[in-house]
Amino acid sequence: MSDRPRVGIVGTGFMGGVHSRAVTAVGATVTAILGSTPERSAEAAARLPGARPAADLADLLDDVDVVHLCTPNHLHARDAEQALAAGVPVVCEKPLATTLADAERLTAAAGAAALVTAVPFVYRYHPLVREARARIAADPDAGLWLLHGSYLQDWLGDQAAGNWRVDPALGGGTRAFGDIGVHWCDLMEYVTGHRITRVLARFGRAFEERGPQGARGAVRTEDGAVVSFETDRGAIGSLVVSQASAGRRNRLWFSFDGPSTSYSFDQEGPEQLWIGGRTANTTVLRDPALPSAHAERFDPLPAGHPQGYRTCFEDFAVDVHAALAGRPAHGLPTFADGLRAARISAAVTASAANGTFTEVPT
Ligand code: SOE
Repeated sequence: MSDRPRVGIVGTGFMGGVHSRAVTAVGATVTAILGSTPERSAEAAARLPGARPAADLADLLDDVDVVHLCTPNHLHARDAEQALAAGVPVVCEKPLATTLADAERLTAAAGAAALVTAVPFVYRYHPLVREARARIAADPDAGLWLLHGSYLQDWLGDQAAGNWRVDPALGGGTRAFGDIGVHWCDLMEYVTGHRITRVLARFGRAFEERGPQGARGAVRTEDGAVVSFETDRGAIGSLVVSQASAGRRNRLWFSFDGPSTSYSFDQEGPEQLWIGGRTANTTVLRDPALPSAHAERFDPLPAGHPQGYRTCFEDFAVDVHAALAGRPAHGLPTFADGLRAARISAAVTASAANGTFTEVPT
């Protein structure tokens, strides 16, 4: 398949726009786009040279090399299944599905069809995340025993704010953890190589009701979560997740600590990696000269020219296109990683309900 695939985009909201921009920036063409109404499909297609509005998913799938699903969570399984059955590789926004059973079925179907799949756990593509991973892998004596951090946002800090994610029928049974806690867990497992084996979780809410004054409804999903966990290498950890923490816009932060070296990264300041030592601390600055920067694969900006979220998506798209062309794509998160996230989400949700440690199948 060419390195300039024909891309179909399903979903015309924020993420549909992010995906369209990323694939276009790295040489692909969005040839078809499907929104929730014909008007939205037409409006989005008009903004994308070479794109046509699709009548439905079958029509979109007819002439694309890969489809990106950027729709509300409850539609992912249905549309991914149809695309796989049509022999079309799938990039599906997280969560892969709103139930573990659907995630398992989709992953099996993708394997049976031998199709390229991906789930945009894009924070893996911050160069200094890769640098942390490379340094930890090169330091077998790192002895990481404490893995902790948080992922805090405040876009749901307004009680009047609504969003389809709040409704479990559309977003799934877990909202804050299922939406962003999974990013943190994916990143921790990707960077450290540890696997979470069991979790103890508590869910919490900033508001018991949401919506405009006089038309509020009961909230049945969590605004935040506190999760303790253990790993297969004997580490312990904690994660705090929130979508109603004032002042935190998209602050994914981790610290992976050993007795002689600790590694800390803040997604809102991705140009530096903090490395703690017993006699001195080091701040590593993003630089294409770093061996972990994969400069030969990606097109990094020089040091001092900050890269960010969009570049992560572009480099993710580079790897999707490499995989479509049959070339290696180290670190590309696939449906198997989406299934991993679904397993962790299911255990966290069960633990939050029953108040006990809950196993996570590795
Ligand atoms: C909303 O919480 C959101 O857009 C998530 O859905 C994304 O996965 C995350 O990267 C940013 O915040």
